[in-house]
Amino acid sequence: MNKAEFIKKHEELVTRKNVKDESWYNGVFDRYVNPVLTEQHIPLEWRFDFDEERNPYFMERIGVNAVLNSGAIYLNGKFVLVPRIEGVDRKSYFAVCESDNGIDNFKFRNRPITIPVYDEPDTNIYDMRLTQHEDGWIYGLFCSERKDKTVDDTSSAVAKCGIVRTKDLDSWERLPDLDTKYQQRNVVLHPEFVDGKYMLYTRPSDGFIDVGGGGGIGCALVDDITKAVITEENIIEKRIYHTIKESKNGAGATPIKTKEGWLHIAHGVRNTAAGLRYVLYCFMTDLDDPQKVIYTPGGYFIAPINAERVGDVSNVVFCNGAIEKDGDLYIYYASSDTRLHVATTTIDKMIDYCKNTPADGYNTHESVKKINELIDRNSK
Ligand code: M1P
Repeated sequence: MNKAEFIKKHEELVTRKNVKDESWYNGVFDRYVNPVLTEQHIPLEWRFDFDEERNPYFMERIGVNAVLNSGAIYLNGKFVLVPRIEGVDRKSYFAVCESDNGIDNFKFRNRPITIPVYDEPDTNIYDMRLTQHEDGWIYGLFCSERKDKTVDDTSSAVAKCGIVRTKDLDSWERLPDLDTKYQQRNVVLHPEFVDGKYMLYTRPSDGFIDVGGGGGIGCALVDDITKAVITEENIIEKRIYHTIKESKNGAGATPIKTKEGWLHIAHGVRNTAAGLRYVLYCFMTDLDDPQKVIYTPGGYFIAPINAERVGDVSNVVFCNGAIEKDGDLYIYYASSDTRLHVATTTIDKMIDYCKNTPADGYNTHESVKKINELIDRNSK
């Protein structure tokens, strides 16, 4: 392939139409044939030097390894994503891309986002959750990773929650990192005030990978988001033995307000002989008391299938952004820490799914009992 052919191929890729995957059916959500973003979608100007003297071989100068876990909002008539873009140097960064229909033709803005430094420079940043808060700002909460200098180990890290805010997704103001005694990943800002305060979904962890004795999805109220301090966390979604969230779990997309409660799309992790397996699951919380869990459909909602199962971190699906538009729901999930997909459904279907999927009975006898009850109802 020559330069001209490569440029043409890139244009075809980024403008390719996406269609539902007709080989998939479960009545709950639709899958799509193509990922919405891959490392090949990143603009060529970010990767190649187009000057023939400086780059006579038209080599890729700055490679991209993966495009994954994305924040998502609907803004100014566009479906807007802020994915995690991981370079070949293992450093992740964020960029804004927009689409008219939410399923294909995502177009990146001219440059990646420049996140201001707070305190000590972050070694890595990733997994931004976007929240359009009722205070008028758009917030981005993300994981800020720095080396753990308390131990002599090159792979020890400390995860904190970084906070930025913007009005236009072009200029971003960095606020102080979340002040909390635990390591924190998967922190999400609730879109409304609760008792006049900002509410965060948290995941208090003792370690960087292992949540230790902690974990679970917590809720914390914060007086001032410009100096966010957590003094108390209330765990609303615990880890449970022999479930899809036995090893760890974490809040995912910013919760979606529905007429029957707040819809949450979270991730659950179990350990296996082949390593950690990440799946997505749902729960709903009370509209008036968002810390009260009201529906807990059992098992996973989305698990990796087919090609989704393989990638840099295989057997993983992860979601940190979803968009509701006119009753339709667009769920952006990454597979195996490598590429980003969309799944679509409706809010009405999700409410039905959350209310009518049997909750986990926590043992095999309860599972069989529920199957027999279903067969009995179908036999009448
Ligand atoms: O590799 C799977 C995921 O691992 C982390 O999620 P968690 O904090 O729940 O373990 C994150 O690093 C995430 O980016 C990644 O997709």
